[in-house]
Amino acid sequence: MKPRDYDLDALWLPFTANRQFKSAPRILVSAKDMHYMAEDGRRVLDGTAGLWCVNAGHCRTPIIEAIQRQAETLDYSPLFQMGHPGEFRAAELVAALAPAGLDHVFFVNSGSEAVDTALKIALAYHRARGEGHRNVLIGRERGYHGVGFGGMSVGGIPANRKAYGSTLGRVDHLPHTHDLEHNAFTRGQPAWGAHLAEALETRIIALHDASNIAAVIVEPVAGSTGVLVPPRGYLEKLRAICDRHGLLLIFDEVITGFGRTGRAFAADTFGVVPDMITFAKGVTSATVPMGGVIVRHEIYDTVVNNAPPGMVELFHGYTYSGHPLATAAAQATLALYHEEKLFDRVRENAPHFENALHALKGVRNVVDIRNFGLMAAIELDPVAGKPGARGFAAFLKCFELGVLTRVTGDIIALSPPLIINRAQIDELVGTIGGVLRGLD
Ligand code: PXG
Repeated sequence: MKPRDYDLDALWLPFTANRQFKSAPRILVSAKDMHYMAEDGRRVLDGTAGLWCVNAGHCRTPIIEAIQRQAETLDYSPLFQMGHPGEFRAAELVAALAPAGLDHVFFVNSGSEAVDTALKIALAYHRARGEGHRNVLIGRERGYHGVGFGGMSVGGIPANRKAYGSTLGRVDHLPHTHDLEHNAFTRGQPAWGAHLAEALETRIIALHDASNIAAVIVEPVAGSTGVLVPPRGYLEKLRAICDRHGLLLIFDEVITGFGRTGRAFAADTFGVVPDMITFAKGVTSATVPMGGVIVRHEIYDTVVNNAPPGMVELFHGYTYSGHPLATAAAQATLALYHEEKLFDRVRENAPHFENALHALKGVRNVVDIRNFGLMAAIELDPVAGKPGARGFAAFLKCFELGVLTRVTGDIIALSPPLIINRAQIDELVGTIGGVLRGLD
């Protein structure tokens, strides 16, 4: 290995144990298709599509070329009161993939911004309808909606909230749906748990009154907290309760969007259409940061048509909303998904992925395996008194053996690029199995 020509000290790494990392850094220097190259020259199979985002695989030529062409043609244009062709084209392509009725797209630069934008649109929508008192936002325990103040507040991860006392006040949370006693080792959607959606009506609406609630936001499949697949009928119940009480339903599809569940959006896969979809990650296969919100036309019309003519209707946006490099990357990425039929490929490979994973049932310390589309989790029994230690040991060992996984506590999460083939699925799962068999 060549000596490093940079120092590790100046950087504060995100969501990382900085001192531990800097004492034994894991550095990736290049990537192609399904693999990373580590600085010591090892090829590493990407079992997580980076951070659930490199859906088309790494360094794909058509995306690279589109970004290069765009950088040479129009590097940046002001995006407020101005436009460039790429942002309209990209919006049209994203809207065409969305469920019918969701047809307007607001661009941002990340999932966190997408979530905060959707929550603000929900508030602006109710205000434009003359119901500005609807300003309570409902999330779910174990939900992850990024790290902005809005997303953190509706999110349900204690560690992400506890240091920041000033989370939004007017929020509440549904119970999560994870239950090993009823649902361990379920393939696909669990049969048990739809009734947990009823808490929206019997507890949350009963407490706050529907007239004060703006919106409910959930991940159709919770990703970050370990692939929590919605019980059969759960999302349908949420939809029905929101309809009965005039609440907007937001699906946070930052992870599930762009093929992860076998269709463009999980809304299609589960047949439940929300009022807004937040997306990021896969829209550009993570080549250029980008996110956005897709909204129903009634929401766009209400906010836009209720403002005085000539006035800005939504006082919101980012310097880089619809950045030319991002919209070029999005167009090329969406074209690649289409040409290579990558969403169909997920449905074709999901049964093989499922069978390979569930063959690990019975391996020591494995207390659950769950999966949907090309997302899966293997939950381990924690070492007594050391939560997360076994999961992290598994992650390190897998990396050493040339397989990248992601751990959250003692849960190993998998979300490979959609281009993965069956031999690579076997290698991914086989390596994890071997590591788990060898771990204390
Ligand atoms: N919503 C959801 C559902 C997400 O998964 C965000 C919002 C925020 O996106 P940004 O682009 O602001 O990070 C996310 C992000 C992990 C992991 O390993 C998950 C995410 C990000 C980093 C790591 O679980 N999800």
